[in-house]
Formats: sequence, C-alpha cells, structure tokens
Amino acid sequence: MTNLAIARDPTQIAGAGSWDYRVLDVVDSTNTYAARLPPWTAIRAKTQTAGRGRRQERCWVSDVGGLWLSAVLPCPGLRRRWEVLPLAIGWAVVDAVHALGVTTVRLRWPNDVMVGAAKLAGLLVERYTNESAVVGIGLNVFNFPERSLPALVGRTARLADLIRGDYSIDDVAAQVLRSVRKAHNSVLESGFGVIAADLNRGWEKPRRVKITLEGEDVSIDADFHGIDPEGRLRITRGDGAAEAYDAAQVVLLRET
Ligand code: BT5
Repeated sequence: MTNLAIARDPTQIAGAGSWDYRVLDVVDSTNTYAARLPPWTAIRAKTQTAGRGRRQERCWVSDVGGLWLSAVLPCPGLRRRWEVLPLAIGWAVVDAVHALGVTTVRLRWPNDVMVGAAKLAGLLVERYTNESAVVGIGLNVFNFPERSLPALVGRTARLADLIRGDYSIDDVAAQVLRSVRKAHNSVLESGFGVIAADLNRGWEKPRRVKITLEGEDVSIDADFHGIDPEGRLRITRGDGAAEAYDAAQVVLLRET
C-alpha cells in the first residue's frame, strides 16, 4: 500500500485549473444536476439517491465516503472530435489514480477503472448541448459499496485500501480535475492520437474477452486488440477476421 502525502492547501482545487468547484450534500445524480451548468463547473455530492450507470438498467451505488463528481467541459468545433471523450476521461482517471500512488490501476475498455479484477471507478459522459459535455466520475474512496449492494462483494476496489495517508475526498477530486483538464487539452490540441497511443501501449494484447453485442442474446469469445484511432474496440474472433465496435454497440465486455 502506498503512503500518500498531499499538501493540505485549500487552493489545491484552484490549482487544478480554475474550476468552479461546489460540494453538495445530496442530489439524485450529479450528472443530471450539472446538465445546464456552464463549462468548467464541477459538482461533487456527498451522496446520490439515483446515481446512474452507463445503461438505463444499471445504477451506481453512491454511499457516503465516495467521490461522486460531474465536471462540465467545453466541446468546441466538430461533434465528431469529442466522441472520444469517454475514453479520454477514462485515461484521465487512471492518470489521476496513478498520480495518487496506485501503480496497478488500469482501464478496461471502454471506461471502467480497474485494480486487478475489481472496479475502482466508473464513468458516464453525456452531451446535453452542442457546446459542452458532462463528465460523471464515480470513484470509491472511503465508502463500502458492497454494503448497499451485496452483489458487488469482491467486485469493487476503494482508494482507502490502496493508499494510506491523510487525504480527503476533495484532495482526490482536485487530482482528478487536474487530469481531466490535461486530457481535455490533449484532445483539443492534438485530437485523440496521443491518448489513444498511450492507452494501446498500456493494454495487454491480445487478451481473451467475452462480449455481448447490442441486440444479441449470446456472448462471443474474442481476442481484444486495443482501440482504433476512433476509440472503437478492435477484436478478432476464431476465424481471425478483424472487427471494430463503438461503446454503444457493446452491452458487456468481460475479461476471461
Ligand atoms: C458506470 O456504469 O460505471 C458509470 C458510473 C458513473 C457514476 C458517476 S457518479 C457521478 C455521476 N453521476 C451519476 O449519476 N453517474 C456518474 P456501468 O459501466 O454501466 O457500470 C454500472 C455497474 O457498476 C453496476 O451495474 C454495478 O455492477 C457496478 N457498480 C455500481 N456501483 C458501483 C460502485 N460504487 N463501485 C463499483 N462498481 C459499482
């Protein structure tokens, strides 16, 4: 376990790059709350009553002690440019957790932040307007999600078990917001190339996966080969034929 010593300076959040950062006690979903707020606003709730996952039927357990954060980002220019944002934010959260001292953190396509086979964080990126996107980040810190949802036993990780030291949820938020700004800058300045290359370098490839595609009942066995320049999942099946899918086409990806 890493020991963490973060400076306790309250301007740390400003140091993350002039975010308008607000902490609320309870909301239904920080993403819903942030939907009409201007870019560079970040909302953290101590708890959410209806935290949302990436699909309608999936909920996000948001008990006290976790980081439930939504950040509004400007998305100037072509809409297509920003379709890679969910992956770029996944990269950012891994970058932040890595900077906090957890070297084993990794991204499972498209945007589950994992330590081993346990989920540390999940992301929900939504576009409500042409000009901006809401980036929702749920990261387990001091909370116990499996106490609220026993089905999660053995399947979640939390920072408190990975890094020791005197730090707060706001300290973690500051680091995450810093990395989110870094990822946003990278997409703005050079498109997705830099982050895509970094992600592909970090992934173990090929890796056996089981995939359920939208509209199909049976899952397929495949080899994972990372992402293409648009961020789509690259796989091959038994016959060796290469295929690519975007995140909306894949209901479930399991590592086997
Ligand atoms: C996600 O969906 O992983 C996206 C989670 C995004 C949550 C943030 S919190 C701030 C913002 N406001 C919101 O309302 N949402 C965002 P998905 O890939 O569909 O995974 C959902 C699945 O993760 C659930 O079905 C559970 O199996 C599992 N899960 C739920 N709560 C969890 C938790 N606290 N830690 C780890 N896994 C969890």
